[in-house]
Amino acid sequence: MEFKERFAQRAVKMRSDYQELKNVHSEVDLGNYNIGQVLGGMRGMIGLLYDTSALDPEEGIRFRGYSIPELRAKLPKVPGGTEPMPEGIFYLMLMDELPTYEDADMVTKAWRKDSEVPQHVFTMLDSLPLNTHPMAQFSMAILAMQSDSIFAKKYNEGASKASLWEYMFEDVMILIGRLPRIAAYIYRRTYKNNEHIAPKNDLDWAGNFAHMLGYEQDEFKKLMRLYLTIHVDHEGGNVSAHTTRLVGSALSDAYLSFSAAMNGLAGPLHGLANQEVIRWIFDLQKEIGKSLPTKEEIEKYIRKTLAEGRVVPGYGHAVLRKTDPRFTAQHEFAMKYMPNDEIVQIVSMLYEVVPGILNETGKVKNPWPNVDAHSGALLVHYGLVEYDFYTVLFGVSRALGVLSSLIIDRYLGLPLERPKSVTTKFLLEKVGALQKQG
Ligand code: HAX
Repeated sequence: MEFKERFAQRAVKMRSDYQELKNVHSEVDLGNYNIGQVLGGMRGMIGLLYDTSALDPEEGIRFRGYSIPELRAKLPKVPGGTEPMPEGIFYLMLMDELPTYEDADMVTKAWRKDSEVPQHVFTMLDSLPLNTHPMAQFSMAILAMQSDSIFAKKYNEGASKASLWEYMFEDVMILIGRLPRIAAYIYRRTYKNNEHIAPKNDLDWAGNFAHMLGYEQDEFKKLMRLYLTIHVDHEGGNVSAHTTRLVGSALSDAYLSFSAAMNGLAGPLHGLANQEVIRWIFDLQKEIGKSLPTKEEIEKYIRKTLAEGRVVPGYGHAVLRKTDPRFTAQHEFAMKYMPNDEIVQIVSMLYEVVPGILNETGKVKNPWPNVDAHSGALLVHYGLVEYDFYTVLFGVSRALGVLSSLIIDRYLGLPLERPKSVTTKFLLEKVGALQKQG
């Protein structure tokens, strides 16, 4: 393609300028930050107000001040249950107050109220080829419901800025209530012969989701409650949270904002890493021709992955500098319910081997496992082996974090997001001027 070749020739200079700035001048101060931060994905720049969760590189995640172990102990559980209800963490993020069981149950009922998915969404999904990635189906289904947006309707009718949060609140509750049905529909049309399971209205949100997916074991329902609680969010700068905030700041409604966020979650450096981890482990088993590799075989496989210029999925983080507490929560679940599972054993062996090898590269800032390193092993154990679907589960949970925050954004009337960008020429001139000075 002539045009593409012309671009490739022209772009060589753009890349060499970029690399010079990044490698030689990254420490050049531009005010409160340096060139390295401008070129490096804005790491460490404080630029967002985000109250529902916070991330400390060493200490981990806190939701309104509570760590994950604290939340596992303190959030309400279904009667006789052992894991927190996702309804509870939604309440906490929105209200900045620990809920009682009655509060969580109120959320369950509110989400159930308008949870019937319009028929046109199913018709649209049914028209898609079966090989459409489940995340693409999920994003399209969310967007297809935009016709129901109360926020968009009220805005068109001239609603005041101060009243917009109310319609955002209503849209968010309806959207979250419908997500499990949509996700389960995608799962069953894609992998289970298009045979669907009707919702059960006496179950909690996560329990009903497990039921509609076709997994009735009590343990799987427990797993879903834990899974959908711990994946909700971790501060505002991650791709899916930031996308929701950014798109919403243009006063786009919850459907437009959340669908956009799901397109970001579907990237392999973000949420899609959960499917990549299991695919990578299955490939390892295939390559060595047995289900349980030795540590030496694992080590060789990791080195091969790195030599091929690929990342080790499930390891590393843009902010955290320690083992992800969400990994630890899932590991504790695994040790309680399936300590002898072979994939769980592989995950444990990887935990022993990967960090040392990533440290040897000398460039990976965090060699420890993230949330995605463990989730697939738990799902495979219960028979949910269709790993292309895993990021949809993540997305259903992520809705709770990013959409509770979106309600708050509109309540506060946060402005349109519009960071300043600069050109390479601007940066090179800055460097040149500084060099002249001395
Ligand atoms: N395997 C191999 N190389 C890795 C690595 C890994 N797991 N993690 C980081 N690196 C590399 C980076 O690619 C980068 O290399 P280059 O300089 O050659 O580009 C270098 O180490 C420095 O990266 P970093 O500063 O440590 O990490 P970043 O903030 O740039 O990236 C990522 C963070 C999570 C994207 C990264 O660690 C990664 O790619 N991990 C594997 C994919 C993954 O598990 N993603 C899920 C993250 C959690 C999440 O969002 N879940 O939804």
